[in-house]
Amino acid sequence: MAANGTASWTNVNREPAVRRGARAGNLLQGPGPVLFGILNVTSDSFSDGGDFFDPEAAARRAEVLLDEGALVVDVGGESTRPGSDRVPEEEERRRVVPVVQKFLEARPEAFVSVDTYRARTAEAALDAGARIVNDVTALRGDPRMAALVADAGCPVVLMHMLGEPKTMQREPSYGDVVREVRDFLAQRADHANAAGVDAENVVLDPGIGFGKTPGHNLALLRHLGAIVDLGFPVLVGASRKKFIGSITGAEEAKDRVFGTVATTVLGYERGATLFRVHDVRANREALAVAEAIRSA
Ligand code: HH2
Repeated sequence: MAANGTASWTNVNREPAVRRGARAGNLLQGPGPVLFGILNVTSDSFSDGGDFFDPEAAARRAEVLLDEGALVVDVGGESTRPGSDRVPEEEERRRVVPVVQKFLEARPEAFVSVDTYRARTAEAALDAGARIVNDVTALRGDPRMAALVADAGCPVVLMHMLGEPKTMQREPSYGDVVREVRDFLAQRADHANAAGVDAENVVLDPGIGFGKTPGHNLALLRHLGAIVDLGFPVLVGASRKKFIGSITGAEEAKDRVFGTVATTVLGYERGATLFRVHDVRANREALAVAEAIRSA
């Protein structure tokens, strides 16, 4: 049930990080489904860039995501859309930390994940009360990240990406995309484990849109079971992405909600339990119906 967002723990922010992290790990282990509401505190994100750049507006948006049924709010301070430029580390922290603080002051029971590949940003966000690290580089972006998440005892999302955001959409190519992404994720889970991250804190993500053609994205969604079979919770981040527009004709990211819902429902059917989305209510309602059908 997690879809209605009713985490019942109070005063979690006064507990040590390790215990907080372990609880978030239990949450992500399921049964789910769990929605991660997307909050980009950026000027250039492909869908909501500039909308929530002001910390007050961002914290209010986080509350809306929660009220619509997100169990986790995923806060990021750097866009990773194709062609995006990196943001200096200090600027990323300056964007993310006040939003995490403000949001958790208003909603201390909420789960925040921080979308960063930088250990210092992750650490500052964890200190401010975040409980999950979402690393699109799967611990390859910063040599200190693995030790940080191991020490914090917090869940970490390990995502597949071919290349880097600046250039990843320039003719990405695979022999067998499903096998290669699955093998990569298995290897990154092993790496995390060897660095001291508990298996129960590992979440895997095929990285929809990160160095993939529309065909690659569709193959990964269709054969998501190959990744689910690795035995870790799987997160799908297809929300409003371009390949959806390439099918439906929706040029504007905000017009890709219905297509996104299809990825969520079919992803859930194939065993994914975590969904990172902009449009929480639409995805929550679709999942509620999918769950009801499943258990009928
Ligand atoms: N996608 C984006 C960012 N972070 N994290 C995970 N785990 N999985 C994803 O698929 C994923 C992610 C890109 O989407 P968005 O945040 O909406 O845009 P931008 O990177 O332009 O801020």
